[in-house]
Amino acid sequence: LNLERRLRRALRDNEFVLQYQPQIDIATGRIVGLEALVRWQDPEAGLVMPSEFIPIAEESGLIEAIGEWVLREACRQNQAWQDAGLPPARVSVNLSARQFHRADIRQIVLSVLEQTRLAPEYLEIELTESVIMTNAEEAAEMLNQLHDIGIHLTIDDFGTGYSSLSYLKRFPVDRLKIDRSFVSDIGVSHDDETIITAIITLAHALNLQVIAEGVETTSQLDFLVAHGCNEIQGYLYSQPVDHGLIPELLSSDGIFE
Ligand code: G
Ligand code: G
Ligand code: NA
Ligand code: MN
Repeated sequence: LNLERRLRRALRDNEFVLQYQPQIDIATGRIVGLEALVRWQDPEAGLVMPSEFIPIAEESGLIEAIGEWVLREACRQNQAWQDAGLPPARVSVNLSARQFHRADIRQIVLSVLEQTRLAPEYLEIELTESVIMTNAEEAAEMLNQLHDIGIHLTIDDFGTGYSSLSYLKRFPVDRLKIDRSFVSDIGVSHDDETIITAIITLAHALNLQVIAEGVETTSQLDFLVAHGCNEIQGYLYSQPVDHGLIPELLSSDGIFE
């Protein structure tokens, strides 16, 4: 069976699962967000990572159905944690180019929030810099539609694309996520350290928050703290974990106090 047909079957048979990776507020040391990361639990091959199936899903258009499942499942799960009395945190969902450019994306998000009863402030959508800058005029319109719902918007993989600063100012986004290629070069490349501090300065000047991804070491953390980064995500705190482990993480005290 080719991959596309197997993916179609996986969707029908409910074989996709979500892992979540915590996002930590540096000021409080507490989990403020959970990034939902999709995996395919293939009965034959085992756990399949998104790099192996997202490109085909994107090409075939199946990403629209898979992405909608991810969005609904992440919102449903987050509301269930809140209903269980756990400290609330945003859930972050990655949106592919194809989903973002659907004419009805606002309606899909609205109906998922309504069905799951999740308050919009607890949903964040991550869009890569290249997706939104490829057609910035259209993106501005889509971002405004999503922002009006009251959800949070983050530009993912920031620094790897070509951001127009004038658009950055106009886009109703809340946060920039510094790409992990820069974070991994802290202590290695002075140029990449300079890019990180420039991104943080730029973001704060535009009233945006900054999250760094791929934080693996305390020296990377120390550098980011010293330069005013707001949130961190990475193996230093936690790998992406199965949903069953999230209640324990949410209810534990912060880590940096
Ligand atoms: O999960 P992993 O840590 O291997 O992520 C690899 C890539 O897959 C990341 O770029 C991530 O943004 C992407 N990815 C993970 N989950 C989703 C998803 O639900 N939708 C989309 N479009 N991309 C995802
Ligand atoms: O930017 P993107 O959405 O692709 O980021 C998610 C990906 O990053 C996932 O594949 C996740 O497993 C991976 N990831 C998360 N934290 C770390 C980390 O600290 N180091 C590395 N190398 N990868 C990480
Ligand atoms: Na992401
Ligand atoms: Mn990223």
